[in-house]
Amino acid sequence: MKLYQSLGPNPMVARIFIAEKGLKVPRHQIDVMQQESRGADFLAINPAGQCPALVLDDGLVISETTAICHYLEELQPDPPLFGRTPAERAETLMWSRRVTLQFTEPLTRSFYYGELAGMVGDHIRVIPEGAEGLKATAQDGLEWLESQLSGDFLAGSRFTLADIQLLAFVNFIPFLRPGEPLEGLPKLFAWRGRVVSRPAVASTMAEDQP
Ligand SMILES: N[C@@H](CCC(=O)N[C@@H](CS)C(=O)NCC(=O)O)C(=O)O
Repeated sequence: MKLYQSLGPNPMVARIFIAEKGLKVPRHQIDVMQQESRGADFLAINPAGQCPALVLDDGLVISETTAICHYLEELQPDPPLFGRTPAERAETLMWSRRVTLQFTEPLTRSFYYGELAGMVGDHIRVIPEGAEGLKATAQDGLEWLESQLSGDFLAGSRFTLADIQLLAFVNFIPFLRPGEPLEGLPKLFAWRGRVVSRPAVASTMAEDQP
């Protein structure tokens, strides 16, 4: 297997997931800011032109972070980061989807339309007037997640893919916008402390760029 990775929160999700599983996967760095991800060589690997992409030994390419993590969970079920039972796995996917729809998608779009406008190529239509509204929508999403957090992690006592996704995107915000992203969100603030104290998370975050 080989993981094509880059700057950004989605590859960070894959790397944390791999570290939590105790897997060792060789990596190849793609420079998205130099638009290497839009070059013919990388488009031949992932026509979506984005990272991460996982190339299996038989040549099959899996992109989309959740699909990569799903594959790795099947390969290495322990520790479970989706879940051990059908109900746990569905609950994890529910939280993952909520994190994506309510927070990471509007946040990412707000960056592409704002701070990153014109910096990653013309494959993403930039709608500058949408940036502020999407930023506010992402903030609304964070506040909703704060209101829903009732255990140590999003899925209660279980640390899951949903926590990894939320952490990777929360941690990426300060690279593009000054300030504490969890200001005024005490439950999420404490949640982040629990997540970053996990050895696999801490070592992955320390090793290179977000
Ligand atoms: N839907 C994809 C999104 C991947 C994505 O947006 N990756 C970013 C890095 S975080 C990227 O490659 N951006 C460069 C570009 O879009 O050109 C996933 O879930 O993996």
